[in-house]
Amino acid sequence: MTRVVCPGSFDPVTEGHLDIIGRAATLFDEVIVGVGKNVGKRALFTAEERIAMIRKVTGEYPNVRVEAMDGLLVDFCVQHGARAMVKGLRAVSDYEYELTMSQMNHRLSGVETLFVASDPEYSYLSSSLIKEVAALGGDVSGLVPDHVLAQLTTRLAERKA
Ligand code: COD
Repeated sequence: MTRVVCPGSFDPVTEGHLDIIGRAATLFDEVIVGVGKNVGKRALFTAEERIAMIRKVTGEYPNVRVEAMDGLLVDFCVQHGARAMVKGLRAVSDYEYELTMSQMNHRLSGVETLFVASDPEYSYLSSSLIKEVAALGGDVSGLVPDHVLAQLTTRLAERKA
């Protein structure tokens, strides 16, 4: 049984994330989506909200489960019996950032990082850009699942009020 972790902050989950999770689900026996905190980013949604959003859209994959992740990502991988994590790569900028993290993670634990090249259709997509465009009234439909778009619209309106 090959089990991998797909980690991220997923604030909120985008079609780019879902493409990577879906592709990992076809390659490995089991995929655990680890929903964590990026200390460099202030989250718009709580961990529980992000987990619920991802569970709703990954229900079609029987081998995908979604779990909260606290502390070090490598500890989460070891605790869940995953010897590797799968991450998406959009551009050289992602590579530079991800390379150092993968080296540190390997040094800490021996857990490997496997990179999947993003679908060109989604390579410009990030949760931060989605939030910025949506907050300024831009149309992000089709870039996040419909129920995520609805929650995003509501949360941004609450923040404005
Ligand atoms: N197409 C393909 N892949 C994508 C796309 C896209 N459009 N958008 C994002 N991705 C990939 C990213 O490259 C990343 O691999 C993954 O999806 C998650 O992205 P985000 O933005 O949701 O998540 P991040 O980068 O904010 O998450 C960072 C973690 C939570 C994984 C990180 O902060 C972490 O490991 N935290 C735990 C603490 C820890 O262990 N720190 C030490 C690290 S060495």
